[in-house]
Amino acid sequence: MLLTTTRIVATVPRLITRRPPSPLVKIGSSFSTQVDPAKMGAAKDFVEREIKAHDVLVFSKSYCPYCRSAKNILHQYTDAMKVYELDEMDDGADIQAYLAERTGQRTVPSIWLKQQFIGGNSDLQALSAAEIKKRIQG
Ligand SMILES: N[C@@H](CCC(=O)N[C@@H](CS)C(=O)NCC(=O)O)C(=O)O
Repeated sequence: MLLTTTRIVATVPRLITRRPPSPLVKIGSSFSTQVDPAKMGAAKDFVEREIKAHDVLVFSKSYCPYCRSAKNILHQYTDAMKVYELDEMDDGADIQAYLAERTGQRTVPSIWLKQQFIGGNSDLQALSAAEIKKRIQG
């Protein structure tokens, strides 16, 4: 008689070893950015001056469809709109960082009518024509 032996091969689970956290991993936000206080100060001065100087002010990016839409709307109400395309400015990132600190909104467009922060494109879209006129003309 032919005897066959069956081998039972036990699979030994591998020990899962945990790597210690890399010292480079930041605890908290992985998007935290270093802000140069001098650059932030210059951006603040610039933004505050521009807010005072222009009744219709948009911080924009040239390729941004939301910005294009907002600019198109505002063009219907004024010829005196001031636009800064942050992606075309050396200090655009600093300005955007200051705007985020000032308003809590990290995106563009950042729309200002008569020194009042309106918000982004969706906030502008939510306003009626009468409301936009009132906010621009005061
Ligand atoms: N809901 C916002 C959307 C604006 C938005 O997403 N803008 C993009 C550019 S198209 C942005 O600012 N992204 C971050 C960045 O460019 O730093 C609005 O209506 O304004």
